Amino acid sequence: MSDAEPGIVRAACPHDCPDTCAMQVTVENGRAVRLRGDPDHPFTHGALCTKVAHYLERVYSPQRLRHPLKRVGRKGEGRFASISWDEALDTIAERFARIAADDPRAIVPYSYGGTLGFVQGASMDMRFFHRLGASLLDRTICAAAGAAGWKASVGASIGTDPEAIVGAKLILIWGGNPVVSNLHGWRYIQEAKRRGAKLVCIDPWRTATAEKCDVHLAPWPGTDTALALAMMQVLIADDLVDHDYVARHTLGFDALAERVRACTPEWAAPLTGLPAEAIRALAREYGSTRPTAIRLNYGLNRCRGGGMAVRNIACLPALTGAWRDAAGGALLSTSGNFPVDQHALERPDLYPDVERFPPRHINMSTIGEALLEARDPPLRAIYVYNSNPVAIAPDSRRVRAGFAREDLFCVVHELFQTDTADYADIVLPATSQLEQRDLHKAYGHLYAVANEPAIAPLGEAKPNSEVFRLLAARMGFDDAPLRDSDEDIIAAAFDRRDPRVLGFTREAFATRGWARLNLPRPFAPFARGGFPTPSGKCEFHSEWLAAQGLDPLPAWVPPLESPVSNPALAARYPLAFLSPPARNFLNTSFANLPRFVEAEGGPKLEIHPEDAAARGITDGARLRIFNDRGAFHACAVVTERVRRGLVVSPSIWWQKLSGDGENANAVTSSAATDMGDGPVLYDCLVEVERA
Ligand SMILES: Nc1nc2c(c(=O)[nH]1)N[C@H]1C(S)=C(S)[C@@H](COP(=O)(O)OP(=O)(O)OC[C@H]3O[C@@H](n4cnc5c(=O)[nH]c(N)nc54)[C@H](O)[C@@H]3O)O[C@H]1N2
Ligand SMILES: Nc1nc2c(c(=O)[nH]1)N[C@H]1C(S)=C(S)[C@@H](COP(=O)(O)OP(=O)(O)OC[C@H]3O[C@@H](n4cnc5c(=O)[nH]c(N)nc54)[C@H](O)[C@@H]3O)O[C@H]1N2
Ligand SMILES: [Mo]
Repeated sequence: MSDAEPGIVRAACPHDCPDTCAMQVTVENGRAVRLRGDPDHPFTHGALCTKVAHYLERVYSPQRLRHPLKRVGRKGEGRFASISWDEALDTIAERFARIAADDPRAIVPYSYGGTLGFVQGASMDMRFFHRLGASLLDRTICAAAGAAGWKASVGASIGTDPEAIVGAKLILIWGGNPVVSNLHGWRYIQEAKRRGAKLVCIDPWRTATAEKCDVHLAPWPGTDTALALAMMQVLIADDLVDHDYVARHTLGFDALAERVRACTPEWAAPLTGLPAEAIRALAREYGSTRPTAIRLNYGLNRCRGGGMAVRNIACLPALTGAWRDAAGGALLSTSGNFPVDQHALERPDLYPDVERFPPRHINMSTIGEALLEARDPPLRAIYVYNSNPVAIAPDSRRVRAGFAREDLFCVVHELFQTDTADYADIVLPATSQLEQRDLHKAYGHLYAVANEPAIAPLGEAKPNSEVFRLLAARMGFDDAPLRDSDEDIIAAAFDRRDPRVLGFTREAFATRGWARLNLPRPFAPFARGGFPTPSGKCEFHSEWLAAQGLDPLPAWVPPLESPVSNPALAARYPLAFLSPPARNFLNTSFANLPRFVEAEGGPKLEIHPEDAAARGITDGARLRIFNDRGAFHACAVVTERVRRGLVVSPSIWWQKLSGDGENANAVTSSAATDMGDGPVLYDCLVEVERA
């Protein structure tokens, strides 16, 4: 048993991915020499993805930041000089104290998915900024719209157990590319296929996943609301509805039936770009196969109707009673199964003066606008950790303009000198996952995974939690929660009274490194209803949406930028543009390291042969992709993986490593989704020309 093997340390993959792998690190003489997927962890199955299999190249990269730095050049120029931790922390504490004396809300933290651990991503950091009284960051950049849409219909981020999906006979992979971004989940889908399941992929782009499915339907980006409505119309018109399930466990069926009456496949065809017959066939097969599962992912929530798209799709398994089977139902995220004690972790009660400084929210997806336009008070300082906003936030010209403000005090805590770090006044060196302690829940399975430090910090690198403890002490915040150790935080992460965490013991994490939620096997969360909505039912009619001034029923929400919704814009910028994850990058992580950059081979744009010919574009040509917001360059890949009118650029490249100082976010819009105030990264029109 590997438990007893000397020199093996238990670790968790920290990255923003549904798979949250359990890992084993072999350490010799203080150096990590081998990293592998835990063979005993069911979901990881002893395998790691192409990126994290080479994680040691990231840990020991010569590019790692090893010392605190202060800026000596212009903002964005990237010239820095080493300083001591004392000088760095004193500078930050002194500056924050001065700003906070006027109004602490002029300071904003900025963080996202660098690590998804409780300790390094969602606890001491929050406590510190709460105590300071800083602006509160709305973490909307990835999943806010989908989470809100799912919540409206289902109530909480709970769905099909991804391991149970092996028993499904029909699986719809909807707005996800699991071969690239959910590799371990894909293994279970393949097993289902081996056992006879039919796989249908719904994705505008012919991805590696789509190629391996039996059927690929390629709707226009941002039109899933219409596709799901038409499926519901067919299910109801053809009476493929589970009336018993609907009567017991749903709310608002009659209103839904009325709403979708006119939403025939013929209605949806011109909106989605799919043949009406294909939509009808899909709905009929969906309604007459059992068990049937839908694996949604977040690709479809990055358009204006992203919330409604997820909401509409989440109604389907209630209509057909697909939730009755453990292998049926639908899955967007499993994170709502984990009883996280968010109050204990984040301590919002530390916020000092609610009366004098009513809490102010800043939306991370519109950070350019916030830095340039926020008033009452304007932003005077930003502290970035676990994120690379200059490269990942939409409409980068505005984001860079915000970060370039000479009067903005900017701290960046990072492992690498990112595009964002180039704008910092102070850069702090961060530890990698092998140098820090943490505990992770998952959003793509039902296990918590522990992470023990395997090696000493490289150079002078420090974990996030440690830096916030040090800063708190420097600023004279002597509150006990700001002195908690990493172990204290781990002990507080879950609500111990909840029976689901019975197996989450110190011993389990120390010996095995992971533990499954105490849920039945098979786990069919809504087989007998019990939806975590206000009504306890799957809500076809949602008062929660109505109270926000939104349509309480499933609806068609057109994309923001498309020939249907904005013909004038489409006349100038006729191509729909997607920038989904590249296989060898994890957002911008790994996109600076030689192995992964070589594997991706430079920024690319996939374009249909007819669109290419019309513009005199040949395979390999250097292209300029542009709209009113900006432009970036990429190399043409002429291919029928994209349909006419669609172009795709796998992302996210570092701007400064792209040759032109730009990436895909030069053209994306900072408009908001219908629900959750998320970004519309995949709702974007462009034109393309030879550079
Ligand atoms: N290798 C790798 N893995 C990753 C990441 C990475 O960068 N690289 N990122 C991680 C993160 S942060 C996340 S959030 C997940 C993202 O992974 P997913 O949730 O799977 O989302 P995306 O890859 O953004 O999009 C998935 C697919 O949705 C398609 N799509 C785009 N717009 C639409 C639409 O309107 N409708 C439909 N039906 N499909 C659409 C895209 O073409 C893409 O193929 O992956 C995680 N895993
Ligand atoms: N055009 C386009 N833009 C997108 C997307 C897209 O598909 N297309 N995807 C969007 C999505 S889904 C997401 S989730 C966001 C992702 O946006 P981010 O969460 O910002 O993701 P990364 O680019 O990976 O940046 C994470 C940074 O955290 C650092 N980091 C890692 N671990 C630690 C640590 O322990 N401490 C500290 N201090 N730093 C650490 C890493 O080195 C890395 O630079 O991007 C969004 N932007
Ligand atoms: Mo994400």
